[in-house]
Amino acid sequence: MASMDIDDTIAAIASPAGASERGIVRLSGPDTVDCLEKCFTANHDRSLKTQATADAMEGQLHLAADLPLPGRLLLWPDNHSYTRQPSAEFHTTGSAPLLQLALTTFCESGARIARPGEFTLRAFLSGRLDLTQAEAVLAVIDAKDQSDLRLSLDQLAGGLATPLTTIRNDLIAILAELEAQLDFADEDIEFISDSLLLGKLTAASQQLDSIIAQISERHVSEETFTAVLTGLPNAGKSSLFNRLLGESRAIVTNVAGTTTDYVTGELTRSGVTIQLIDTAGVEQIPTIETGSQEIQAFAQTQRGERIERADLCIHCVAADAPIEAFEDLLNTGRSNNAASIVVITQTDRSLATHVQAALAQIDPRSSPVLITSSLTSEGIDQLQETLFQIAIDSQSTDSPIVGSTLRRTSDSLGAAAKSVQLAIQAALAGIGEELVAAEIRHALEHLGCVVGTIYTDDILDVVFGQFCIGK
Ligand SMILES: Nc1nc2c(ncn2[C@@H]2O[C@H](COP(=O)(O)OP(=O)(O)OP(=O)(O)O)[C@@H](O)[C@H]2O)c(=O)[nH]1
Ligand SMILES: [Mg+2]
Repeated sequence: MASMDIDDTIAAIASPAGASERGIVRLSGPDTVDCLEKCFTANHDRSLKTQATADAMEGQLHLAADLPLPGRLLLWPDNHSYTRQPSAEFHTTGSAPLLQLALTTFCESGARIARPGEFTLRAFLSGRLDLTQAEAVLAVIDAKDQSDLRLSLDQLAGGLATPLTTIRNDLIAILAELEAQLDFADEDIEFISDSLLLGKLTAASQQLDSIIAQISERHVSEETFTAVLTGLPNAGKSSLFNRLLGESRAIVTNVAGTTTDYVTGELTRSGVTIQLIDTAGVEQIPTIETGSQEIQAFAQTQRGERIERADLCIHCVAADAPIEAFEDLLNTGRSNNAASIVVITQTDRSLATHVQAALAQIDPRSSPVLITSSLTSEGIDQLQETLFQIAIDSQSTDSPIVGSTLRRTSDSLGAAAKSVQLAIQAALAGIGEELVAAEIRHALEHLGCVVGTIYTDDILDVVFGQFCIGK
């Protein structure tokens, strides 16, 4: 981000690229009304300068060649806007060339084209959004699917902001009292007693620790969600594993008992990682085809261990599996507490009627049933979707924060907690209120990196550089 300039007036097309019914051009900055006065006439014909509060009005934008473009203007003449600056949105038909002309018109009337993320940056700088929320705006814009969107919206709705702001305000209050005490040092007035100071610092430290613990819990569950593919030999587990990962990792043959050692791979989407494990087929009777009984026995033990530790069992059943096998399969591997889903594989072959009948007996609320074919890719996307949904649902909802923010937030909060600890030590040692105050100031700086009052150019570059123009 080249500069933190917030005194000029910026403009950008804010609606998505491509033809749509409605297009929006957005403006923000101190000269918004002046700029509009030069190029927009409201149908009510009053000067926009007389507008004291937010309003919507129909009118004409006078494009460069004095072409009138009808549209609706939303105007926030004061600081009650997203950016807390005078702002406006011009809504008109969603034709890309017309929107481009409208943007040019605003620029010729005094605005400049906004850089990516600049509107959100202004909202952040004005204290409208904290950094976790600003990143959530980015994630919402970027969300590729429902699960992404839900996580981002959770974060946007408040996330860490409220508890952290409380801690910050408490620390500011302590700092104010300490500083008053320092200012009046000669007069021997006590603004805050040593025991009260220690009590308040300890409370802040405990609250910070509990937030850090929440975040790291979330971190762990992200890294360790495991889903194990299980089912009879030749059910198509390895084929499904390869298809989900998008590469040929596990060996696939028509020999029953091909997989012996378990094989792992990772599926990752927006900070959520699923460890996928392909295991040996469930052996009722050892297959002669794969030789050594010892290998078979060992493969079965490993399979059992993987299922034992799994967060999710994916029970694979071939569409043409024999009835006994199907019944047996649904009774095995269900002893652990893991969630389970049933995947009917190889559905490019016809679905046997007994399989259909057996499926009807499964309660989809306890085990959703999905239909797939690794050959034609039927149902693979839905299966991916279901896996991520279950992984996300299994994560603690107390810790709503998107993956990209996690590490930086943890680092800043860790540093803040350390400074509060040092402040406590300084207070206990009685080595001077100046040192206690200095550590509290450090803690506030670190907290500010997360809740948005203090910021460094580096962080802002990383966060706001990724936004779309117009956001
Ligand atoms: N037509 C069709 N054949 C499939 C499909 N999936 C797997 N197969 C075939 O079924 C056979 C067994 O597939 P695998 O993926 O090795 O089955 P597995 O469950 O891993 O078998 P084991 O490792 O022996 O337990 C192979 O010949 C595959 O080509 C599918 O979706 N459609
Ligand atoms: Mg296999």
